[in-house]
Order: sequence, then C-alpha cells, then structure tokens
Amino acid sequence: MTKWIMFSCIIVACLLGAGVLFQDISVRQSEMASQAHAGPQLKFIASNFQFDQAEYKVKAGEKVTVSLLNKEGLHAMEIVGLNVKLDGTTKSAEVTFDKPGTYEVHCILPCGTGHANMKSTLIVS
Ligand SMILES: [Cu+2]
Repeated sequence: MTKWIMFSCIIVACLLGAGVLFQDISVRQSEMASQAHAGPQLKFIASNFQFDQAEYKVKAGEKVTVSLLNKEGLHAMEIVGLNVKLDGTTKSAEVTFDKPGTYEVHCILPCGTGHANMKSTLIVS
C-alpha cells in the first residue's frame, strides 16, 4: 500500500515539474513572438545636445513604434504637429503617420545650454 502512495507521489511530482517547465517555455515563446511582431521602429537617441540623426524617415500609413532613449542627460521630445510626445515616463508609443510631410522634432525638456538647438527632422513619405 505504501508503495502505491510513494508511486503516486512521484508521478505527481513529475507532472508538476513538467508543468513548470512547459509554462516557462511558453512564456519565453510569447516574449519572442511579441518581439518578432514589433514591426518598424523609429528610435530617437538623445544626448547632450542632439538627437542621433539630423533626419529620420518613416513610411506614411505604417504603424511604427516610436521610442526615445536618453543616452546622455535628460531629454524629452515632441514631433511638432503630430501630438507625439515622449519623455522619461512615456518612452515609446505606437504611431501611424498618415500625412506625408516634413515635421520638426525637438527637445521639450529644458536640458541645458544646447537645449534650444536640440532639433531634428522627421520625413514621412
Ligand atoms: Cu532639451
């Protein structure tokens, strides 16, 4: 009788172990899937006192993940006329740029001596 109890205990332990293992794998798979579905990215990397590119380009009508990374100093940004604002709290946003055009991108956080010149351009085509 005790053998049966031992045996079922071992079975239950094995099932629990396998369950945890598979759960872990499925979590990892869903993480990988969400990264694969991320789509086009528009990354603004800010430092003192400039953005990493003088000109950024995106395609009109495409859903883009816009993100801001502060490599040096503290900055926030705005794409003028499109109501896209990113800062230390809101670091990324999904945006579909509908209207082709040239938009000004600038820093909206007083960050120091070069703040006023911290500008870039976004071209939607
Ligand atoms: Cu600034």
